[in-house]
Amino acid sequence: MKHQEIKDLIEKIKYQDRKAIANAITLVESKKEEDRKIAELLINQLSSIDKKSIRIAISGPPGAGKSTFIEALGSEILKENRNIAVLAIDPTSTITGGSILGDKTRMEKLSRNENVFIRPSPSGMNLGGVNRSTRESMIILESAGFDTILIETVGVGQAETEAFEMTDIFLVLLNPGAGDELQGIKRGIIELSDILVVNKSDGNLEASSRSTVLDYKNALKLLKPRIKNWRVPVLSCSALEEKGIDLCWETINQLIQHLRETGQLITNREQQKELWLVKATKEKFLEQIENDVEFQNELEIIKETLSDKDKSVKTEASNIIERFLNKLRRHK
Ligand SMILES: Nc1nc2c(ncn2[C@@H]2O[C@H](COP(=O)(O)OP(=O)(O)O)[C@@H](O)[C@H]2O)c(=O)[nH]1
Ligand SMILES: [Mg+2]
Repeated sequence: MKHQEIKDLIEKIKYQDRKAIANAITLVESKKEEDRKIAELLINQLSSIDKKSIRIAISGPPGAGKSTFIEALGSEILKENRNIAVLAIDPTSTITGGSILGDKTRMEKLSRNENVFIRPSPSGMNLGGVNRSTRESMIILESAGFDTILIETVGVGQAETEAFEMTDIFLVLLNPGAGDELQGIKRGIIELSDILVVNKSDGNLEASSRSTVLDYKNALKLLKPRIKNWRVPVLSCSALEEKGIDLCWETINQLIQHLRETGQLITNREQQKELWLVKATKEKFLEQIENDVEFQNELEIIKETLSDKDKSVKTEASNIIERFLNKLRRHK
């Protein structure tokens, strides 16, 4: 791709040309070295564009109703003349297959709206790759004028931290019935939350939902909110019946206002950028190693002779790195 073509692509992105946006996202998701170079040029030029977006993570265990919630919340957000982009980081989707399809059908109304752009995470990508490409996709979408970025992410393992590190607000959606969740794996995700929502507050789950709200309120008393002067609210809603969604959106707005007024929106993003620099540096270094044929050959030889040697793996690793660095110095 030539410089002029990149320029054209950027112009099209700014005019919210959907095909151009999709192409640009495919580019940042690509693992090919040549695509990576173009993607870097593209992102560098887009990053300088002024943005007034908000970034919200919608996290929670599989089946809590995140996609259904985004569909309902989306209708609420669209009343305010906003443009929504939905990105999904779902490591389970690669395992269960059909889940991406499920998400799209659960966001049927949204996916048909011209002010909405939905992008499921690419299957088969490792989490690190998803992290980088999600962040870069976000930059593309914000440059295209999408001012509300929703990131759907499963509250398991690394995915939640990844989403946490690239959003302004971390909303956690949970099922009614807190009991075991409070002790187990869900505890970590509750600690991260800025807004907690108990979903499925409908039908015969309504009573259970009410007591779950109280349980979480109690549990949260012991935790320190990450946002200064903000007490984490616990809300309930029914995404399916679209009940309580307006209050969720109102609460999100209150938090945005709070973040803006106290300057935390900017400081938080600056911290995230610093974190990102560290990650990008590591990733770049790894890329260099992986693309170095000589280095890879050497690694293969060492692998074969490893069992003969009396050395520890760590010593061997240090030696390999040392030789790689020496080679770089020689080439300077
Ligand atoms: N009763 C009830 N079911 C819901 C609600 N929201 C979602 N569900 C159901 O929960 C299941 C999982 O929903 P989904 O949005 O795909 O969850 P996700 O995995 O968190 O994205 C689906 O069968 C939904 O219909 C709700 O508010 N009430
Ligand atoms: Mg989903």
